[in-house]
Amino acid sequence: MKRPGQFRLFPVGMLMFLLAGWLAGCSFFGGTAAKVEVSPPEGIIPLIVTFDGTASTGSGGISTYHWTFGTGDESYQPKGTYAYNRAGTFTLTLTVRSADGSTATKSLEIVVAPAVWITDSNLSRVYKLDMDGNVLLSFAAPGPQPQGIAVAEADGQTWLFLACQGEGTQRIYRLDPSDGDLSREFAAPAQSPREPTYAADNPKRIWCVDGTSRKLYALNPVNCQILESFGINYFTLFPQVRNVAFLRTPNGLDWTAQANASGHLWYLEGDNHLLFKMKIVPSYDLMSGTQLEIVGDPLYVPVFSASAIDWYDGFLWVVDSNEHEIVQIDPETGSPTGVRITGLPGSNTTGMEIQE
Ligand SMILES: [Ca+2]
Repeated sequence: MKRPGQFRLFPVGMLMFLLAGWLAGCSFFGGTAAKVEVSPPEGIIPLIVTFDGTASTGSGGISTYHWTFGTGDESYQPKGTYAYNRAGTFTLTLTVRSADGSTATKSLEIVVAPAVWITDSNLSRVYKLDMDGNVLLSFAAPGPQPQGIAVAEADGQTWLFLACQGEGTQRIYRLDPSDGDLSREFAAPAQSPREPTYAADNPKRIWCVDGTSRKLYALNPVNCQILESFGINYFTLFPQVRNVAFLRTPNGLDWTAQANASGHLWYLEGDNHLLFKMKIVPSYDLMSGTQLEIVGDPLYVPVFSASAIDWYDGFLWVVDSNEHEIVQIDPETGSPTGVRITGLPGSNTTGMEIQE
């Protein structure tokens, strides 16, 4: 049963409480409040967010807006848009200053998920997927039979580089990742270019492998000219490849960063399913070239119809083209972890890159 006395008392108490809070806020802390509106706060790379701080309040109005995006970038606009071009969790912070000099800060998290790019050589198509395998974007490749894809920086922008061979032409295409529009095209370094991958530290390179010439090529990302090449004879001094197939059936190439060094190339040989790790040793002077050193024993990768690899999140991800899936491999054991991206679109996945 309702008790009217108590019913009436509650709102009065509440009002007093709110009044006290308002007085404390206004009189003693200036009443400045940062209000952040961000849309969307999460999504797939590249995530374009609109940010708006104009609902912020302060005595005499807001005189300064200062945004930091958790990436090193900042803005002094009341509102605008910002593009997150890396996957990860970022703290977006707005600090406002009122005309009376008081400040207030508000932060929130932005979550940018990676994207998976794959190429299909039968349909000559490119697909962008989320990590669950859902198709986000798809477009026709500008040339026949794409054999690999890389996300790379050139001329201050992010591009897709697509290696294509077929109908007597071998090309490398540079595409706009937002719509697949052709930006530039280049002659491929050899007859069967495969598995381009981007080495993002200096000197920046696009590496690719060619099973016909049996060479690894280092290309200039700006014009795809060959800077260096490493043929099968170059590697004969390494015992790891003395008695096994190498640069014969390229089924994967990837690059990983290394602190204070030039990183590593990873090559998956299709004949024996062995993954080789190569240390990149840059030239010390004009007289010497880059060196590649095969380090450690190769890792057996138990994916029978592997057609592309990528390192992401500390794991090796391998396309199993027969099963239309991407398998996560534990690099310590070489075994599948059980995590996989299934139901790949298309009919013959030949290239894969996880954009992060
Ligand atoms: Ca990669």
